[in-house]
Amino acid sequence: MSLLLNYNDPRFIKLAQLIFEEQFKRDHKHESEMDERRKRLMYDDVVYNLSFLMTSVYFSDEKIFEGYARWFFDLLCNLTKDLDREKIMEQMLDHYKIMSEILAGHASVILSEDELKRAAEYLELAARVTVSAVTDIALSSSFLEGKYLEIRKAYLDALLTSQTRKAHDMISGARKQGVPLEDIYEEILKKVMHEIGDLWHRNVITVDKEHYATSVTQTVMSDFYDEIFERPRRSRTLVACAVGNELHEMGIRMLSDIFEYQGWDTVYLGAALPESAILEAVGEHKPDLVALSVTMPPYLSVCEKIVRSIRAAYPDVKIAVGGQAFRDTDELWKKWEINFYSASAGDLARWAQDTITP
Ligand code: B12
Repeated sequence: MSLLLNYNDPRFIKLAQLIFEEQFKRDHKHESEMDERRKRLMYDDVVYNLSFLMTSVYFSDEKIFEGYARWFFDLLCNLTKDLDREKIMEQMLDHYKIMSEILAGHASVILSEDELKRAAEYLELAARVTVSAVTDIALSSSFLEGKYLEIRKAYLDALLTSQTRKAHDMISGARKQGVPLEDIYEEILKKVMHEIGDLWHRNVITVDKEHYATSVTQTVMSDFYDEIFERPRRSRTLVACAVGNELHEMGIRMLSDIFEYQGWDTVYLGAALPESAILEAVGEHKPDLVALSVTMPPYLSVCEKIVRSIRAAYPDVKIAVGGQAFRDTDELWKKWEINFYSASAGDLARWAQDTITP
C-alpha cells in the first residue's frame, strides 16, 4: 500500500499531530475552551481530513476532497448550532491553510513533488467550496419570486459573508443602473430582510448576523437621504411611527422615506411610541395622513386604541395602518375606522398621491 494511504504509518501520524498542534499555537482559546474529550475529537477530525486529502491525491481525483469539504462543512454547521456558518467557514479556512503549510514544510517524506502540488491545489479547492457553502442555502419561494433576483441574492450573500462595503456598492450600483428607489426598498431590501428573519427562524444564521444585516440595511437606506430630501415639495405632511413596544421600525421608516421622496414633509417618530406622544405629534404637526405600523400581533390592540383616540381628537385626519402583524389576520383592519390599509408602503404612497392632492 502507498505510504499516502497507510494511516498507521508514523510519518502520517506525525503530520496529523503537527497540524493539530499548529491549530492550538494559532488560536490560544482552543487550549482554555476545550476539554480532553473535545481535543480528542478534534484530533480525530484532523486525521479524517488528512486521510480524505491523501485518498484524493492518491487517485488524482479532486472530487473526493471537494465533496468531502462540503459534507464536512454541513456536518459542522449541524453539530455546532450556536456558531454562525460564517464563523465555521473561517475556522475551516484556517484549518485548510494550516494543513497546506504543514504539508509544504513536512510532507516531502511521504509525498512526491507532484503529489504535494496536487494536495495544495485540492486544499485551495476545499477552501473555495467552503466559502460558497456559506451562501449556498435553501431560500424561500417569496424571496426567489419577482424582479431583481440577482441583485437581491448578491445583497443577501454580501450580508451573510459580512461584506459591508460590497453590500453598499451592490445597492448604490442598482440605483445607478436605474432601479427605482421604491423597488430598491420593496423588492430588494424588504425581501432580503424578510429572508434574514426566516434564516434566523430556521437557525441557519445566529442573532448577531441578523442584527448586522439590520444595521447595514439601515445605513444603506441612509445613503439615499441626499436624493430623497432634494425632491420638489408638495405641501403635504405625514406623521409615521410604530406603536406599542414595537421595535421593528425599518418598514415604517421605508414608508416615510418613500413619502419624503414624493415631496411630502415627513415626521418620522420611530418605534415604541406611547399613545400620548403620538396624539401630541398629530396636534403639533397637523398632518394630512398618519401612518401606524405593527409587526408583532400583540401590539394590534394598542394600535386599535390609538386609531380610536386619533379619530376622536382629530376627526378629519386620514389614518393608514399596515405592517406584518395584519398579514395573518382575518382582514382585521376592515373593522377599524381607518382610511387605508396595505401590505406595502408603495401602495399607500400611490393611494395618498391620488386621494390627498395639494
Ligand atoms: C430586523 C428585525 C428585528 C430587529 C428590529 C430592528 C429595527 N430597527 O427595526 C430587532 C432585533 C429589534 C428585532 C426584535 C425582535 N424580533 Co424581529 N425581526 C427583524 C426582521 C429580520 C426584519 C424586520 C424588517 O426590518 N423587515 C423589513 C421591513 C421593510 O419590512 P416590513 O416591516 O414588513 O415593512 C414593509 C411592509 O410591511 C409595509 N409596512 C410596514 N409598516 C407599515 C405601515 C403602513 C401604514 C403601511 C401601509 C405599510 C407598512 O411597508 C414596509 C415596506 O414595504 C424580521 C423578519 C421579517 N419577516 O420582517 C424579524 C421578525 C419580525 N422578528 C421576529 C421576532 C420574533 C422578534 C423578537 C420577539 C425576537 C426576540 N426573541 O427578541 C423581538 C421583538 C422585539 C419587539 N418588541 O418588537 C419575528 C416575528 C414573528 C411573529 N410573527 O411574531 C420575525 C418575523 C422573524 C421571524 N421570521 O421569525 N427584530
